Amino acid sequence: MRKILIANRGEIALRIIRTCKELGISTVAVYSEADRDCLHTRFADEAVCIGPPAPGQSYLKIPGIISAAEITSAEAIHPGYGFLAENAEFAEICESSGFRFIGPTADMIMRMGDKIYAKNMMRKAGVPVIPGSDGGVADEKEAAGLAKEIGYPVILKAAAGGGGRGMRIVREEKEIAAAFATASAEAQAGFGNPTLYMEKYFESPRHVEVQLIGDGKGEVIALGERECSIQRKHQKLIEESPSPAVDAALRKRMTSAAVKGARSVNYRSAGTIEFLLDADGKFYFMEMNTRIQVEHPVTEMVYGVDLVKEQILIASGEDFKHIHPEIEPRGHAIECRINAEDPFKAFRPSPGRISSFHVPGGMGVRVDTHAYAGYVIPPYYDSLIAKLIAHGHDRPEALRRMMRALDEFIVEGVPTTIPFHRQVMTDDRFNRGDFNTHFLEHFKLSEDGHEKTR
Ligand code: MV4
Repeated sequence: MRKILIANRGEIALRIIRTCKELGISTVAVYSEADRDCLHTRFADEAVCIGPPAPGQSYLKIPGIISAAEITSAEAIHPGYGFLAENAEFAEICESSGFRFIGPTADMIMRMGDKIYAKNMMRKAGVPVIPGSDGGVADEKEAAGLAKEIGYPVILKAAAGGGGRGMRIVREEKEIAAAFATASAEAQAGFGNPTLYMEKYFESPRHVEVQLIGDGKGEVIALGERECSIQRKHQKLIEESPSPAVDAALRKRMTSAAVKGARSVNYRSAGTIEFLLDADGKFYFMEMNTRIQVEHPVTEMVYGVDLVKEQILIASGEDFKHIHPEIEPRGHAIECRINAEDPFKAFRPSPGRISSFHVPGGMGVRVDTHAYAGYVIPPYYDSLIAKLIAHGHDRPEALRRMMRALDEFIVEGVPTTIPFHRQVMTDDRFNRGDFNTHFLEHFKLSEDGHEKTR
């Protein structure tokens, strides 16, 4: 592979450019008019402006990206995460235009994007799936009948959804008709598909996901799991690997199940299988993500594997004989997402100019960021400005190192989530690893924060 176009922006565009440089591959950045001064635009060997700031007119506009690949003679296109990363049509157009899509096949993106189909495939492969409807739920009458069988509470989810959008928890029969109607309407409005499926609702699960890489020739390797339960409104804020809830025996069962599932669909590239993990150690397939994820660095730190490099090698037709199939975790890594959001004002986005910026460093610290002093955070895109990752021999060391790194991190000019992370790092339950997906609903951010925590 000689030249890759990166169809993305921000920290992930830089992340991909870094690996390309290490592999001796030339890079093409695409950028919107709002991103002229972005580092991905500067660090790539070539850069092509693809339109106005609005994502729909630039980073989501397929013809412009394909044209940029054509005029620069790129060989492949890496979509990063978000934007077009899980757009099967984009993957298809890349390939039919003569560019390798760095990711799974368009067909795989389409199949795993149908959450009902994905669950059925996994069930057939022998992976435990969340109990619920076998397929779509046709109407409120069928919903009521099914819910009675499954037992309340149940959850209605959009077949074309994912990541928490278009869901409704239903606690009793009298709510089911209204829940069905609104969820279905939301699914139609949000995804252009009103189809819903139903599951038993688990009250206080953990969200644990297994990192996979497949060569598309039947070989799939798991790189352990990530604990992703610390989220707010379906936005993850802190991720770690290993999960404090997963011991070696459970890891073996989870990764084996995930590998079995991914092998059964002959998965290619990096992917993730999301599990719900309940309090008694039972886990259930929820959905599969067919992209490199924001939180991939915690896995890289613990397993010593460059996941973007693996994606590129696999896209070039290589296999991964260099990774031991029974690879073991080394130590513990945790990631804090530093967003331009004000945690004291309901995490309201805070675009604007960063007046001063100092990143932490030292032993076991990694910072993936596109920000710099003087950078103006545009209001058009997501608010992630840096990922701070700390690695240690064990969880306590990783958490102390994270706290130390948060103390060193200086961002002035815009409020960020740094003070929030500092408070979580000192939380008792968080330190004990005793939490689930509801952690942030109960977490009280202290307002009387002295200068240090602001
Ligand atoms: C669930 C669940 C409980 N039971 N499914 C959220 C993200 C998406 N991937 C699926 N999600 C969930 N699915 C069943 N059967 C709990 C979640 C969930 C969640 C749900 C409501 C509000 C916040 C949540 C945070 C994490 C996970």
